[in-house]
Amino acid sequence: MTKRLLKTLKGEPTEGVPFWFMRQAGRYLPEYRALRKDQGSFLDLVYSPEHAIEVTLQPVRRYGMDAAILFSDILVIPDALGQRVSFVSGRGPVLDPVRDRDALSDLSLNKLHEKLDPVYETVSGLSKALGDDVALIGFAGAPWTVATYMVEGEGSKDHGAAKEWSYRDEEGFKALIDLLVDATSSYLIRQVEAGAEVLQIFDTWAGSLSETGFDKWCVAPTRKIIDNVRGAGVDVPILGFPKGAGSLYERYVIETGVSGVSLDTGVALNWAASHLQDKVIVQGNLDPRLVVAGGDEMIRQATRILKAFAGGGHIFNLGHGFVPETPPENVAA
Ligand code: 1CP
Repeated sequence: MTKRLLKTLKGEPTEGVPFWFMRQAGRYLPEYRALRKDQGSFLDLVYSPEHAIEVTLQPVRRYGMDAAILFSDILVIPDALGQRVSFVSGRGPVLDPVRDRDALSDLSLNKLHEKLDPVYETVSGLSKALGDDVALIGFAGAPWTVATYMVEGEGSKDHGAAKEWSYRDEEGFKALIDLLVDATSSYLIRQVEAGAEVLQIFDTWAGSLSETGFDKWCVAPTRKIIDNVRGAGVDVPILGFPKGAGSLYERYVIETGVSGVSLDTGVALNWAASHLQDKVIVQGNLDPRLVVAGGDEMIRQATRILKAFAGGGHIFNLGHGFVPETPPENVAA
């Protein structure tokens, strides 16, 4: 096997450290903006296998990453469950909010795979298009993070509506999380059947949970998804990204069963090397804003990360995704 990323995830030595970047496809690339301009809505792009394949390959062609990440979005799950989802330019995602237990009756798993079929077609096309060196990463949002958008109806700073529901009617909120666990598990299994070689579960808003909430809404659902995926005989590596988890990163690694963990920019390198990298592969964690600034400081910090994690399994990445104003030449550097 020649794919460095897969070797690292198996604990095998590689020449050089494998790398890819969160949001490596997207608005900082002129070739993405050009293609995006000619398409209809963002979701039309996601559900067009031909264009989603092209957008996935753009950064890999330009920079030669060790992995391609499927071009899609975490909000295809609420869309496929029957919630109305759109992406409004300049504003981000907008959904008809689901605020209580009664509203759950509008959601259903019945058409999940029918709706997501174009995504599986994209994965399968990519799996044929990628060469011998580049691994294919499939992904989904974690239930808590997807639920914050479903309940708020848009991106929010403190995820207040989702939290309030979870405190006011824990059982009702758990029914939403359980539905997301089921949908996400079978979505990830299908991605692997279509050719995904690694999976990543994005829990971007894990950091807004209390310790108790973290156990209930981040760790437990993630562990259930991983159990379901493993139960279906899927043995590909699974990366988890509980962004903002702080000291709870360690509990996440011990209790969820992830094969690797993606570190946000705030995680202390030496702590992660001694408390996380002794258990799983670590991935991260260059500040995406450093790639906007570029220059010597970017190189110094990237070197510091490489040194800190030189003693074990490491995939070089960012602490969160590239922002649209990132100069493509800084990515090349
Ligand atoms: O008009 C456009 O081009 C829309 C911009 C865009 C892009 C390029 C959105 C809207 N999503 C994406 C692609 C995307 N989203 C990928 C593709 C693969 C890659 O990384 O290259 C992935 C993995 C995601 C996942 C995603 N979407 C997350 C989790 C990871 C993260 O970055 O935190 C989240 C939270 C979303 C929600 C989302 N999608 C888009 C927007 C504007 C938002 C809201 C973000 C927010 O609330 O701040």
